[in-house]
Amino acid sequence: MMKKLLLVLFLVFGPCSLASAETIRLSYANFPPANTFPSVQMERWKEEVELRTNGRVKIDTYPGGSLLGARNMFRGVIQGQADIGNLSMSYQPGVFPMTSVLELPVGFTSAKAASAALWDLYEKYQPREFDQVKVLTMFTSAPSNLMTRQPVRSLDEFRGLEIRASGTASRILDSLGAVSVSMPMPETPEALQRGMVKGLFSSLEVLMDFNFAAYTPYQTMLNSQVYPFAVVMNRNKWNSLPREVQIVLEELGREQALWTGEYMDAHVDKAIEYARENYDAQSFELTPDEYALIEERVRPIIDDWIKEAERNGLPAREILADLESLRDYYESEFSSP
Ligand code: DTR
Repeated sequence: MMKKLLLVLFLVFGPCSLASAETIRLSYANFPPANTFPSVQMERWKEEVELRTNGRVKIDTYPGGSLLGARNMFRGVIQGQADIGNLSMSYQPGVFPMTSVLELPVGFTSAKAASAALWDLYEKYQPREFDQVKVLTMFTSAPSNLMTRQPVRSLDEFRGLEIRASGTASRILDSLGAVSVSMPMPETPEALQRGMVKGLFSSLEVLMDFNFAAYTPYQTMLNSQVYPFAVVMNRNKWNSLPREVQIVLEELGREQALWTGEYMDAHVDKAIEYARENYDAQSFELTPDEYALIEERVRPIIDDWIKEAERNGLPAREILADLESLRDYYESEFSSP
């Protein structure tokens, strides 16, 4: 009798509990190659998630645009072609009126400080621009500098040069007299090789990760804006996850932002070394007057962001003021002793 009861119980409840403990597989799309920082952070996140859910969640990663590319990442995740995707806000100007504040040249010196500030701002304002997805983490690149085929030792030498960037970074280049050519990072190697552009404006780790040092052995230090990124998940997929799994992913959000920023900053230093050792790379500073002039020239870009954000119903001045105080706070918190 007892045995029969147990059998009935197993048949009724057994399959259910087994089903709920089934492995959950999630696809994670990324646009740049596996060795670049957005994909390195993806692998670290995968490892942590698999570990912290005791293998219950398995992440299948797709770097290098093998599932979704730079231009269709956001749409692809919203539509469910990938469960998770990493996107760069600067590749879709106008789509992210709030978090694009991180693209402004406000003087961050590290990716770790900028990533922490971005995450805090996102949490505070919960902007509508991400309503269609679940945001898992955010981070930024390190500050952008100029990498060129020929030496650029002054703003004069910069005039008329075709330089690759994207989003607000392109506007910064134009305001300084260069000719910006906008395209996502994965399209840049070909543009450089074919001579369509004479250089690029980005964080310097790409000297090593894309071996751009071979084409652009000259760097001009501008320590300008950073590029913000978001890792987003399809809403329905998120809603289908057990609460315990959601908690693990939510707890990783800020930690992953800081991890990525720290990795990025250290990687930039390595890349500068690499470029010097292998390509005799040379870097230049401008004069204090020229740096002051740059600040003056980029000011209208900040004013335009305020206008555009206000048009989108955002408390733009408050967001910018918060960004500046977060910058001051995290820059000193993370500065090396
Ligand atoms: N500078 C931005 C972001 C960026 C920096 N390093 C990488 C590597 C791979 C992809 C994007 C980025 C950009 O130029 O897109």
